Amino acid sequence: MKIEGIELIRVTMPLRNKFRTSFGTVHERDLLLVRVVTPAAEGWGECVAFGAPMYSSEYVAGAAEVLERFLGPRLLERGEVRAEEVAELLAPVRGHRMAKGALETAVLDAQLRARDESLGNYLGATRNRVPAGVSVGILDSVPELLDVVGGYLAEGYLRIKLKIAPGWDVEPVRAVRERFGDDILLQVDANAAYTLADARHLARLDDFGLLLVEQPLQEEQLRQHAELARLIRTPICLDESIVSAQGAADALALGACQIVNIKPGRVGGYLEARRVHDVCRAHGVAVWCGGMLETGIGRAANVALAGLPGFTVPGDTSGSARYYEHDLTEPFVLRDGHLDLPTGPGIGVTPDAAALAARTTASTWLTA
Ligand code: OSB
Ligand code: MG
Repeated sequence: MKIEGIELIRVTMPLRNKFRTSFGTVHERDLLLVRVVTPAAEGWGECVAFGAPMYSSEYVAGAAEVLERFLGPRLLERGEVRAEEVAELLAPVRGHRMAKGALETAVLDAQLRARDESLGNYLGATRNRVPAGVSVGILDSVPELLDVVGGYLAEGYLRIKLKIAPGWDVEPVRAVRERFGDDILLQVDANAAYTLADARHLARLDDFGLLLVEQPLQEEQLRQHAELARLIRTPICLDESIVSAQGAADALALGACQIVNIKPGRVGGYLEARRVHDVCRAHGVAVWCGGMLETGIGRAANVALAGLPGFTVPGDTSGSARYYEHDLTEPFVLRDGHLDLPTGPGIGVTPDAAALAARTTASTWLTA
């Protein structure tokens, strides 16, 4: 495919409710869309980096800069490129997986649209809908938390994830179990807020039958996660630590986790995400699809990925209304606790021009 131009679109999306985690509070989603133009079709990718480098080292202005100065020009200089060649072409630029992933996704979307194939079909999805979970931020009080969780259960969400941090962990989990019973699928996410010295405290979560505890320790602490796994009974799931299929294989070999959250942006795109899925599946390790408060553009592609056979537990793929009053695309709506895989070509959705224009703060056009 000939890449004629690349547009980098900065967008600010107000969140319906602020989202608080152990690393900070997000009030609005500051994000970057990549639009790739080819003679046959155009393609879209959503960069998952946040406005500030708090979840990971990448952040949206940095992603825009590296795309404009290094990644975009490499692709445009090459001229003809297939999506399957993008990662290798960009490999001399170190790191910046979220920026690379958005660009690769836009190229892949254009390529699939040009031949009228859906992303789910291309990736090997074996289902046409996926069960939806929801991630619940840290709130000011337990009664407020119970209201919010009750609301999501009433909407049909099939799994609840509570964000935890020191001072907001055992008590909220206990309260949710007491109110909603032992049958709801419940898990927690620490976003790296603890240390191995907290092992005894984290073991108190073992009483509550949680599906998993996500990323209790820091990103680089694979060995410590393996150590922690010997000290608690709740299965450990890694998020931040898993940045490649090779890294996932290492984590599994070390015993650092028993389950893996796959976020395509974090690992550099959907092709690497599928390789993480394949490595885990070969080891008999379940995976689920994480989220980064995506708009419909990123969500569409995540839902397609979540249709692969190794995604055996509900992910953080929630309906549009969980995040935004007005999404950039047709909203994703829960049906019976599930989201349908898009069936159209490529990622299957495009931004509504008026909605996008209303939320765009800047755009840059790159050509060869
Ligand atoms: O750690 O999974 C995470 C959101 C932003 C950054 C990190 C995380 C999250 C979530 C929400 O938990 C996932 C979503 O609903 O998109
Ligand atoms: Mg997480």
